[in-house]
Amino acid sequence: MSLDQATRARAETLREQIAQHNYQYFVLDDPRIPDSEYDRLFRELQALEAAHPALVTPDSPTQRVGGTPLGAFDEVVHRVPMLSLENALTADAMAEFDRRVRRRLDRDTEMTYAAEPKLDGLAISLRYQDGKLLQGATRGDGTRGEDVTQNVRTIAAIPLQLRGRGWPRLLEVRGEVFMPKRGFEALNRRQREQDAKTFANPRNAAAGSLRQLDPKVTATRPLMTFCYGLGEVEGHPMTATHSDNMALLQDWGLPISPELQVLSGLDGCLAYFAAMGARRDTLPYDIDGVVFKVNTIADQEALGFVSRAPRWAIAQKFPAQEALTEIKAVEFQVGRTGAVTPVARLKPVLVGGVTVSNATLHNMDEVERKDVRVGDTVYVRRAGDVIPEIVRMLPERRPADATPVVMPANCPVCGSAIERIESEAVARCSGGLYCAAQRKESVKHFAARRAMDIDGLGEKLIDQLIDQALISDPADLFGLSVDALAGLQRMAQKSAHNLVAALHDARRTTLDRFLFALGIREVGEATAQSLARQFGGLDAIAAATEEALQETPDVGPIVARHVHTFFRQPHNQEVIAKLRDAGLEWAETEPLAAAGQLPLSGKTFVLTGTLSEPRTQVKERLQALGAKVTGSVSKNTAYLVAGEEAGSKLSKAEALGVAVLDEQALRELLAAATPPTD
Ligand code: 9MJ
Repeated sequence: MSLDQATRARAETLREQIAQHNYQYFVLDDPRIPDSEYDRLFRELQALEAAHPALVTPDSPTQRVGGTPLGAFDEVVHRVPMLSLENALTADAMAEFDRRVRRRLDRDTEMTYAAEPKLDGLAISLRYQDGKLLQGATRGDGTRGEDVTQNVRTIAAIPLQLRGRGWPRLLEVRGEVFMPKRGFEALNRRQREQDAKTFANPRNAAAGSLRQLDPKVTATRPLMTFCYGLGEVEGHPMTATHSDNMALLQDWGLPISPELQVLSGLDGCLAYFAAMGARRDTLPYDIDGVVFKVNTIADQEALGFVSRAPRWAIAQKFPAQEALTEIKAVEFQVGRTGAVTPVARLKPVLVGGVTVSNATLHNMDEVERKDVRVGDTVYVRRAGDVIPEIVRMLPERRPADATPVVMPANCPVCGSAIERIESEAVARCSGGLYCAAQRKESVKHFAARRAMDIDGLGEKLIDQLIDQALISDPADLFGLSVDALAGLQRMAQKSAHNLVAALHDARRTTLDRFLFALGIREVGEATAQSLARQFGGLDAIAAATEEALQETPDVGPIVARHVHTFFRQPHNQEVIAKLRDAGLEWAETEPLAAAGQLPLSGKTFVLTGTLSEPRTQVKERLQALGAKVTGSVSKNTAYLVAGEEAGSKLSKAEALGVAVLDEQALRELLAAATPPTD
């Protein structure tokens, strides 16, 4: 074999391997090699093609991003129209669909349906001629769409060349281009960092990305595709059922929904719909319902279609997660740290099956941005467990007497002045623990499961205890008697006993839980653990300067200031003393910081080259173990961590005799230095 033939063969092998790994990854969702290995194959092929341009083929994986930005998209006429789907909003409407199908087919047995989640993206047509991707087009109005071939080619999940054999000479597949949730979040994060426009939802992001005139931009967008149907097919028959056709497409390397199932009758459809609804939030992409299709192609043909929609398919939609309602009033709620939040009281409305009568307006900046007033008609949205929120108002429905939302000058609970720091969006009640709302919230936080975990001390009970002045701070809880508790609403003698016992047991705790329970601003569980580990004891934390606090991993200047300030407030000192008098106790340990005992204390690291994870992440991990991370190599540097393509810092380290770690060596060093978690 001449060198040329060997090179040609190598390029061919690389292309096949890359195509195979793409198939494993995107179609079978079963990657066989790590990304780094895939990148290596890809780079080898790129290098070969760069050295021998004659080796480049149009369907080479290196040729996905090609061409120059377009001025506009060409028009594409769909010879087989791209249909839309009829919607069913209820189980009754589904039953009606099933009845209609069977009546038309004169069938009294159960129908077989193919089901898959309804993706919320953009419909696309992909034309393959002799197995090669020839054209990608948007749906447009169903008859005329836009030629987005250059962009479609950049979507890694879409094969440029079909696998195997036996494909029709002309094969047009239909599918949905969408953006998975994680990719969407990463894209918006990137857009924000670059001060570019963010997208309201994954659907808009997918549409915006596919309709870019410059394919280089599309190539940076995390788009995915599932194929769900056929358009024009010539030269070879497909199979007798939708599900077998989809299996064929998958064999040919086209991605289809991993959720595709064949079901029996209406009951099968309704069960699938319920199961998909329950799994909806855990899927890696947004769906807005389920699509059911009559599975037998001959039946589909017999049913035909009406105007734009097939009679053999239906989309059962999940109930809307957004609904229209009216703002009856806006009230202001005071949180544990005094933050004053505007909350809209709504005319109750069903949102995704749950009655919503309150929604948060977050802060006054949001109120102004959304321009909402009392009396406005607004969209409310509910998602998962989060508090419902107002999405936007409908200006055309604003009544003449709508009243603006005004932040009160004084706390609605304690009357203290409300302050707003210029640089913060949040306004706060200045009453501190004088404010009953703040006291209630701080006791609730103290008693919560992740803090002191006091069984049987619920929110309603805490409200009563504060309102009736039986307690005024968390320490008073430990002085409550069974008699005092038994006098409260919904409190029997037995539960009063149990609560007193639970309070007694809660006195034995750990330093990190106790610190978290104190409710210091910006001190969450992780920070509390860090502080506990760093200082070992409460008195050391209370006495620490802001600088000393900042030595703690995870603690920056803002957190350090909050901690420092907290321990200097006389009423906080009093409450802590009372808690100790009440018998609260925890084990204290040797301070790590004072003894310079963090495993990497006193060691300076420099990071250079390309690492497989973000540099800030590596840096934080090192700092958490006490290391210092600086930007330039000197004789004081303990280690240089060198990723790929490390440059001048590596030469300098070598010249100075500084130890150099590759990523593997760093991983080993980190593993050895990381204290076991308890
Ligand atoms: C979506 N959007 O997921 C169809 N679709 O079938 C699925 N859309 C469809 N099928 C015929 N899975 C017309 C549209």
